[in-house]
Amino acid sequence: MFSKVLIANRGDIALRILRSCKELEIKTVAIHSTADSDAMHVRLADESVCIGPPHSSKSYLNIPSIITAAQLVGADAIHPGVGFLSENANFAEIVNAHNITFIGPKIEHLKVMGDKIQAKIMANQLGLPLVPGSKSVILSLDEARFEADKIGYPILIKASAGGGGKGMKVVDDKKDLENSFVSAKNESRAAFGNDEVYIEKYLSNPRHIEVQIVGDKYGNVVHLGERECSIQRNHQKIIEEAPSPVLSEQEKENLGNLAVSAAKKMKYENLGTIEFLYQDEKFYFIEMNTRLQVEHPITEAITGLDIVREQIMISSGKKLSFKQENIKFFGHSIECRINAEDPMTFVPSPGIISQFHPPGGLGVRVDSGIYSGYQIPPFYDSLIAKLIVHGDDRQHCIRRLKQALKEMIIEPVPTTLELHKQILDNEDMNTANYDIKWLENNFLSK
Ligand code: MV4
Repeated sequence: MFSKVLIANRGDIALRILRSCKELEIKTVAIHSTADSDAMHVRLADESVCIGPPHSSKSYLNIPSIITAAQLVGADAIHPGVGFLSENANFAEIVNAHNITFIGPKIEHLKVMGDKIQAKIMANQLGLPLVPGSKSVILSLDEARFEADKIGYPILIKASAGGGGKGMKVVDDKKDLENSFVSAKNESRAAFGNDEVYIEKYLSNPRHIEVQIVGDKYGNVVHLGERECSIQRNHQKIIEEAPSPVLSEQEKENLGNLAVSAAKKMKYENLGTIEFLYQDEKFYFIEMNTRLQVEHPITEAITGLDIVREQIMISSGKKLSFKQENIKFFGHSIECRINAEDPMTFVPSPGIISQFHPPGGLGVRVDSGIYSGYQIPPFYDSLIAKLIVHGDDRQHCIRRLKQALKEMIIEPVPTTLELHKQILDNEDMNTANYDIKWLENNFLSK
């Protein structure tokens, strides 16, 4: 087992990783920017290293500084957390080249899944169902016309280097194809330095359902059930729940087995999430995430597993200690992401938190790095707390979550707390009658 892990992240997720390390009696090292000197992850870690000025490019994304910090303190592994460098194959390669373990999947899988066309080609070989679309990159407008006619409008142009929705263009009609093709390429060149695009049939009202998988270095893979993440805005998830409230037991089992089969065939190792769109009772693979995810606590709630602990054990070479038949699912869990943002415009609202009161009680978990007196720096993601509630069933979970939201105080900065209360009081939420467009169509001024 590792003796010292450097946590290359900040905020609630840095704390989350630190906790699992402590339980495994692993020493922890926090890194931080000059804006985060007073952050909770810095206070709670055994050691900390300041790695640069506030801007992420100079601190949490600064590979030379992070490697130097790891060498300085003698860390034998680096956990990248979520976001930042967590899916950066170049970073993982550099970490390994310094004889430090990157806690995450193999480099080849970071690379393949980072390229959405490669990911689709691989998913197809692994037997995952795809959205009908082009088999590879679309090189010319003529080719785009040909493919679009074959697929049938509406179509969606996607950036191969994308994910998270950047560079995507819906095209309803043939006459708009040229403009959209050119602007999709321009946008993705500007955002990613890569203008490769591909085309898919546009699904108009899907749900977003993803499967958590975990695999060790010896070919053992299990799934930990699915998560429903359709309640989102601008590709930012707002609420996630597990299990999916709409799938039958048979559909859940089939989906889990499909994900495990694919992961086994590719000899996937560590944590992964296979994302699907679900529409008209059919699943379509869209992407695979090769990291721990923000919404992992709802999976922990329904399985009773510490998946960060599993991740660390796997990276240190341990075999998975459970088989698929040992995984049991209990009750229902919902996560609310609390962002320091204007609840209607979602414009970030950094500032000083004068009062913070987390809710409590059985089945209530708050993952957060904030405290009364904490100043939210303006440089990073606006996620400041995750409220995760577990109940015997979905209705129980919703009642418990409503009470927890009432108890939670974060003042005076504007947050999404009020939006969560409204969503939980909505009849469509009560009946799980939502898709990926529901929040924008029902709650938000556009
Ligand atoms: C789609 C789609 C509809 N049809 N693909 C958004 C980012 C990337 N993860 C894939 N995305 C989508 N792909 C087809 N063929 C709609 C989306 C999409 C979406 C997907 C999941 C969660 C939220 C979303 C919000 C808007 C669009």
